[in-house]
Amino acid sequence: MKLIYAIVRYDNEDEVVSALTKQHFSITKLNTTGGFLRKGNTTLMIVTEDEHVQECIDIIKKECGKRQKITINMPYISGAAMMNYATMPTTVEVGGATIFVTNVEHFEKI
Ligand code: 2BA
Repeated sequence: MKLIYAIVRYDNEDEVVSALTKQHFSITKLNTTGGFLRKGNTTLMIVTEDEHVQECIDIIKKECGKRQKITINMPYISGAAMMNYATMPTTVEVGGATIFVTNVEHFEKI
């Protein structure tokens, strides 16, 4: 049994959750914030049997689309506002999803 963490963009959340639910995956949705951009994103926690992990990842891939490059200004360095950096453009990739798969040692519902 595995626990899949999928960090997705807010924009994709509804479609991913609907598609996964339709295929009978159980999901816990967490409102999270990326440490780098400090923007809200959504983390989905999905526990499933090993043989369903790939199906789950395929659905997430399909619904989240491709990664895109965006250019942003960097208002924060080490947690503090740095006015000198506010106009410095930085290019990052966003979109798609970031997925971690971990083993579940014990699963129980009481
Ligand atoms: P953020 O931390 O806000 O990162 C947004 C995007 O900024 C990242 O997209 C990446 O393209 C870039 N980025 C992140 N950290 C960076 C750094 N130290 N230097 C330069 N560029 C950096 P994604 O890789 O698609 O990540 C999207 C979100 O997924 C992240 O939002 C974070 O919430 C989560 N995430 C990604 N990798 C993670 C990891 N190894 N551990 C925990 N969370 C992660």
